[in-house]
Amino acid sequence: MRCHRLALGLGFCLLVGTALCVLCNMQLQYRGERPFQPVVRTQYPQPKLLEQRPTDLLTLTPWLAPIVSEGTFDVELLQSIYRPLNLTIGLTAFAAGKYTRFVRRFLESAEQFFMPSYQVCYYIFTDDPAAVPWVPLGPGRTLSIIPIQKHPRWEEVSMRRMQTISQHIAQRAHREVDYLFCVNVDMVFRNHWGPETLGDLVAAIHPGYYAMPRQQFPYERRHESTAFVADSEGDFYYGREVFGGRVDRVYDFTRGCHMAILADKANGIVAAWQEESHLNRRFISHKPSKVLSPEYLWDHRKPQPPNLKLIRFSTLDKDLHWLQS
Ligand code: 5GW
Ligand code: MN
Repeated sequence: MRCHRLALGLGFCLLVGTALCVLCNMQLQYRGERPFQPVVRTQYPQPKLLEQRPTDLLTLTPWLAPIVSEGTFDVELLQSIYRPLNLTIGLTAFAAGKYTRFVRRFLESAEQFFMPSYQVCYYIFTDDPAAVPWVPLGPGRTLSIIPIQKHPRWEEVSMRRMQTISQHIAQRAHREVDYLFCVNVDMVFRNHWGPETLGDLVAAIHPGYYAMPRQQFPYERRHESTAFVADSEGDFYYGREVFGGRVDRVYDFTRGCHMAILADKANGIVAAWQEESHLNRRFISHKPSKVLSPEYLWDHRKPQPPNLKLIRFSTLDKDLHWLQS
């Protein structure tokens, strides 16, 4: 009898346990965060605790976020972990006025290198939808052209980019994508950009300042701005050209930046490097969970330094491009 009751109790516990697990999983799935599935790939080099990693760059921030660069990850292994999750990745870019002429190169290079074999939604914000070219896309990849208001002054549009992205997430993208990257359009993908870049909140180190002391970062230094950063603050100087993460986190991030920009506007102040100043201010108090090395945000005019093994995404020679088109 005692035994029987014990068995019944155990059974009940198991049942409740299973139900809880199922609920947890449902909750995870509901939030867009799919539970990890077993790793299918078993053949890859053993991680060696006692040996230096094959990279010259720092691999971990002081808050334990990985800094992604060539040599820190196994492409095939990550592929086998992330492919079964069936994720959809969004990519936003603004192409207003003359910048529509960058769209073709941008999309063609993304088709070649950006999250190949994943479902990808491109969102191109433009004030001239007719000027956005049709580019053939691979299976599972879609392009949406999202009209924005025409403005004689780009600065007006530019300062609204954070707002535009956050509104787009709230209205639409939150239903369509798991992760979202927001990038500049006058750039091209030149090498693989894969699931190693996925994280809750992702920032990219600016190619112009990665070797500088923080006091020399071009942060907003005036106390009157909400983007103010003291000399003693700051981790890396991040570029506005690339940021991203889980779509709900990108929503919080862009909304936070937009609110700070509005507060400045109400006080008649524009931060030193506009949204970039606000982005950098916010990343100090809301640390990115993953940091991309300058491989993921490079300036083509700079020679490739020996400690960068490859360039994955970099600016286009604008003048050359103007001439050609
Ligand atoms: C940018 C500067 C001066 C005048 C116009 C623009 C502009 C930028 C524009 O007319 N249309 C446009 O779509 N943009 C978007 O803003 C592009 O996505 C571009 O990649 C991004 C940033 O502008 P950039 O590339 O001139 O500035 P950086 O310093 O961020 O590279
Ligand atoms: Mn640019």
